[in-house]
Amino acid sequence: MTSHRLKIRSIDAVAVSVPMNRPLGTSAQSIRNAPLLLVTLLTEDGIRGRSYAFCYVESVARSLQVIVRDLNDFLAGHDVAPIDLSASIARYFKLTGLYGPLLMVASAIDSAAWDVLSIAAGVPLAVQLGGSIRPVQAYNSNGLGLMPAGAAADEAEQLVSAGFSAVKMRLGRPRFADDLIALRAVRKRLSDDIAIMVDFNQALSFPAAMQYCPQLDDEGVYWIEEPIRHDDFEHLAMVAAATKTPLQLGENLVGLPPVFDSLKANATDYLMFDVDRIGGTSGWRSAAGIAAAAGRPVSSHLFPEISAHLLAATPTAHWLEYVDWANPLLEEPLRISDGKATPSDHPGNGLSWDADAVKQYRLP
Ligand code: SMN
Ligand code: MG
Repeated sequence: MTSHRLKIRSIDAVAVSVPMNRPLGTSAQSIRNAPLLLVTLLTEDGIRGRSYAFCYVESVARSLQVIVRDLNDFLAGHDVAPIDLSASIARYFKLTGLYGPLLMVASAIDSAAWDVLSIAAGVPLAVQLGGSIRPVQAYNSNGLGLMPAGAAADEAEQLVSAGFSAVKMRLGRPRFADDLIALRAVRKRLSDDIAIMVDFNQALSFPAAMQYCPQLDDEGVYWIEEPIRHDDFEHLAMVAAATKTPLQLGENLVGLPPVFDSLKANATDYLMFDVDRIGGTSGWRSAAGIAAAAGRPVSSHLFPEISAHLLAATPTAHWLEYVDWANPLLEEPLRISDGKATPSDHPGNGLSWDADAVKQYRLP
C-alpha cells in the first residue's frame, strides 16, 4: 500500500474530562480537570490515526466534538495528505477565521493524519519525520501553581523525586514579593543542578516586567516564560534586552507568521511550540525550520506524547514539557526515565485510547 492512496473514511471526536493529579493554578486560570477532545481519523483501509486537543474548558471540548462531526461530512473521501488537508480545512473556515479552538481542531486532524502516514509506513512518527527514537530531556510541569511558598517547596521536591532534573513553577502573584518568597523557597529546597523554569502566563505589565524580570537574574532561574502579553513583541524585546535570564515564548503563537515576527523583533531567546496551536505536526515542522534558521532552541508545550516525537525530529530541540494529564486515557503512557522522555517505538505516534477510561470520563 502506498501512502498517497490513503483516503479518509471518517473522522470522529469524543470529548472527555480527566481529573488531574495536581491542580494547576496559573495567574490566568486554575485547572483541576483536563478537558480533552480525542480525535480518531479512520482511513478506507482501516488504519486509525489519533491525536487529541487540550481544550482548557469543558464546554469548548463539547463544542469541538460537534464541529469535528460536521467536518467529517466535508472530509470523507479526502486524501490523507496533511498539507492538502490543512488547505481544505482552511477553506472551510475561511470566513470564520482559523484561530482559537477551530485551529485546535485543524491541528489535531493534521496530527492524526501524520499518525496514519507513519502507521502506513510502519515507522514511529519521529522516524517518519526524519528523526530517530531517542530520549528527549524533559521538565516536570505537573502542578507547582500559585501556592504558598512552603507548599510549593514540598511539591517541587516531590516533582523531582521521580528523577527529573528540571521543574516549572508558575509566577504572577498579586505581589511580586510573594513570587520571590515562593521561588526562593523552591530554589533552596532543590539541589543546584536542578533547573527551575518560571512562567508568568502574561501576568505582568510592561513596566512591571522591566522592574521584576532583571531581579530574577540572581535567583537561579533557567528561563522566564511569557512575562507580558505574548504578542507584544516590541516590549518583550525590551524586557529580553534588560534581563540576563533567557526569555521563553511560544505556546500562544498561532501558526507560522507570529513565529517569524517574534524572531524578527528579537522578542525571545527561546521558543516553545504548542502542536495544537502551531498547526499540528505539519505546522511544527515548518516552525522548527524557522527556529533552526534563527538558531533558537525549541521546546514543547503540553501534548508530551506527540511532542516527544516532534522534538526527536527538531534540529534545535531543547526541552519537553512533561504533564501526565492524558495518562488515565492512554493504553501506553509516555515513557519517562531519568528525567527523559522516549517517544513510543510503535508505528505512528503511539497514542491509543483505553476504551473503559474513555467511557468513564466521557462528557455528557
Ligand atoms: C499552561 C497554562 C495553562 C494550561 C496549561 C499550561 C502553562 C505552561 O502556560 O506553559 O505549562
Ligand atoms: Mg506557559
